[in-house]
Amino acid sequence: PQPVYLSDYTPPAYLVDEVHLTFRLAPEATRVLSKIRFRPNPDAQSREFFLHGEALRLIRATIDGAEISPDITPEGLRAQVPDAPFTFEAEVEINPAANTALEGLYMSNGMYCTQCEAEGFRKITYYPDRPDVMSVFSVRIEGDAPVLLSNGDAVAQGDGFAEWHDPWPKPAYLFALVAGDLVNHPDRFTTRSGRDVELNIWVRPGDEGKCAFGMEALKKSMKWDEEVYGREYDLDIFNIVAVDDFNMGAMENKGLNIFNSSCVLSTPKTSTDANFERIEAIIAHEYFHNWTGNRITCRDWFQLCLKEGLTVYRDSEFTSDMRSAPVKRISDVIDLRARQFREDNGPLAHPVRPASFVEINNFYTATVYEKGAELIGMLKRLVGDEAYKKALNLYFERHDGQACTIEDWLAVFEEVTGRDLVQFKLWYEEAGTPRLKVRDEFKDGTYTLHFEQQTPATPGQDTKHPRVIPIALGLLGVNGDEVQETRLLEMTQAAQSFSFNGLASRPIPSILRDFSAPVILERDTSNAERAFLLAHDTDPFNKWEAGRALARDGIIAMIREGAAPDPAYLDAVQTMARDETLDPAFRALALGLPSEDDLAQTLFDMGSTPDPQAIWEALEQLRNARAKHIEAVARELNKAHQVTAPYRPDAEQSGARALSNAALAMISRLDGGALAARQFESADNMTQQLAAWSCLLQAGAGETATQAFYDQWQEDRLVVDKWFSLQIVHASPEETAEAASRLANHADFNIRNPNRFRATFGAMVMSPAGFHHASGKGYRLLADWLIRLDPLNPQTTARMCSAFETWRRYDDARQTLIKAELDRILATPGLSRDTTEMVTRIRG
Ligand code: B3K
Ligand code: ZN
Repeated sequence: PQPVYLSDYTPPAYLVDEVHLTFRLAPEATRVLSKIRFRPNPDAQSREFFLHGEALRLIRATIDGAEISPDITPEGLRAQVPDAPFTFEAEVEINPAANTALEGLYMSNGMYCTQCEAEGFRKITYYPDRPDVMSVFSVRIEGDAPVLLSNGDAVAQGDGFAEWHDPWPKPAYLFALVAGDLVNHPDRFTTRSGRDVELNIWVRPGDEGKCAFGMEALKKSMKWDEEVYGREYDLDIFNIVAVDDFNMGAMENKGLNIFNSSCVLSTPKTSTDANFERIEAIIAHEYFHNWTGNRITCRDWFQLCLKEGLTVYRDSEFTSDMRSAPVKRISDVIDLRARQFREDNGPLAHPVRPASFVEINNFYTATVYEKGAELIGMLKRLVGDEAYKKALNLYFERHDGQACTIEDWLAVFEEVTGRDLVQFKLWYEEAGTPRLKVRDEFKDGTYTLHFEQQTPATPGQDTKHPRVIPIALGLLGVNGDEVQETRLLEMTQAAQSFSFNGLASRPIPSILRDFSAPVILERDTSNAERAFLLAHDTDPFNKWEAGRALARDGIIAMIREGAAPDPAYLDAVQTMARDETLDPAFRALALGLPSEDDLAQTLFDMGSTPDPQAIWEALEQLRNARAKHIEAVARELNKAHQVTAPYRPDAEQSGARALSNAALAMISRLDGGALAARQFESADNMTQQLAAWSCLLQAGAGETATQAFYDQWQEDRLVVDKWFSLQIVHASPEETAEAASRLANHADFNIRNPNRFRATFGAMVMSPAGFHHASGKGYRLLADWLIRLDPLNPQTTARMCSAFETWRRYDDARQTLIKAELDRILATPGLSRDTTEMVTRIRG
């Protein structure tokens, strides 16, 4: 397959003024009739008429009413057309029942639904399936399902049909259709200018009781976007549909968002606090796309971060406002490092705006999304809140209804601030995480920080240029007072120094507060200083970071030198944990330890070859030592932070539960799970039940609970996903692959359901010591199942290949084993373009 290049972009030859679609639904033979009004694009460089189309059976096509015999290829259709506006009509047949790829029009539990982003519309009918062709869609659906939905407003409905009209021009990737036996959870929202909007969450009968929280989240999002960004909803109806078989989290189709049921359905009994928070964030994210993505879309798929980075940034601001900003920031950085830094460090590294791709679905990555959001955060820090607001207003005003580029985005900031963003743009164009080295010096009352930045080479990009790095900095005095409040240093050179005068004594620096830039800070510092910052830093992020670094260095010493658990860490963490002035949610996060994957990368960066088993053992040893060391505190915390009020999934209760459950995990290492067993018995919500079961599994006392959990929840598919995952996550490294394999053969396993597939094999790869078992059985099992899944669902297969992306970190024996599996996957006849691209890039 040939790559597509950003530099080859050319404007579309023809534009579309309006589209009329008629769907005659039938599971195996749906007819799609299209009537498309085309006009030559005055800005085009060619007059070639090409429409995308894949796996379509063309029944008939006409131009201005006259039948044509177009030239059909596996990618689409070419025809001779008049040199003036014309109407193209076609009738095609498609087979939704056979569509297991879950892209285009497919069926899930007897319900029809669509997924068109990025290039799925071409599997529905012939069309210029590119985001810079925006048009007004009218849709008629004929079928016997009781509920027939599409984008925009409902204009007519009757027995066996419905008609929808979306007045807002949109690219084809935002088209959606849903038809099935669905019930709704209705509500209303009045926008600030007085538009009365009908809201619905549509679900399978039986799931009505799982919509209330999602609906509240939607209304909060609508209000927040009005208040914070001045963005109002623009149709009379907003529909959300829950679908069980879905490749990702959710999709922002105009006025008809489609959600993976795991990202919208919830009840206290079946969903954890983390599920609730995620649901709230995803509902907000998809809703916010209405402006950042839909009203203003992307010119081409290289600009994906234009909508995704900005929308992730907006949803993180929303969560910070609804919950705790520091807790959200810390969690986001944990996630960024785990997924994006990992990506940047390996063979899949790519710029936030990639310059080429083979399959765009492979670029819905942590780099485009999460690093894309970090770039917006940096931009805002650099220009300030007021200028950010002005720039956003200008962006919405100037580009409404357009398909835009990163250049358009940066231009509004340049105009509003007069700042030159040429150097900032490197963040979009160059891949890799900058390493920021810092040394400090104190002389005659002057404190100086010397910074050096360097970004390692990434695939296809050998040379990197210095970036502009906003470094938020504060200075603390020896007594813990802040002698320099947070201020922003703007680093633009490869090496740069900043001085502070008039200080009585050498300060302790708090660098990169709030994680002001997505870089790796390298600084030789003492454990004493870390413990000091953990105790005194006023910046919650850096306070957490200090504790994290202390823990990490201690574990590294255990692994490399066989050191004992670091007493400095144990004491510091004990003091932190019992500090009642600190938010319980913060303390729960600060009790977390670096992940096995994080430690593997740290060791690799230090020049050691990570041994996944040794990492796992060191972490276990530290957890056991810590449990003993702070047992009394753990018992205190577990008691003191029990929630007695009725369950609410808000920040306060979730924080209390997170802390009491972190304490429970420690206690369970000492009491064999006795306390956890009591919590499992009495739990009246999923957070408490799952936490208890997980402690029991950890203590090796989970058997009864495992059976009880299944008996209780076997009818609830989202809970059964948890049942699959947790057993694998808690299997010992020796048994991880066996656990995954056993569950893949369980009657409830379903290879066609991405949630279940991920619950099984995603859980396996998230257990590094088990996945990287020296025998290679984890690798073999994953490859076997990827080979099986690929012909059914290339997107989910390709995504899961990233489990192998870190392979070059490991020893020769493991590398040989992994390479053999990668080769075996690549040698599979008929391997999809998605998986071929991923495995080829990973192999390097
Ligand atoms: N825009 C969709 C993701 C589409 C993924 C296509 N492979 C969801 C989101 O980012 O909101
Ligand atoms: Zn998005």
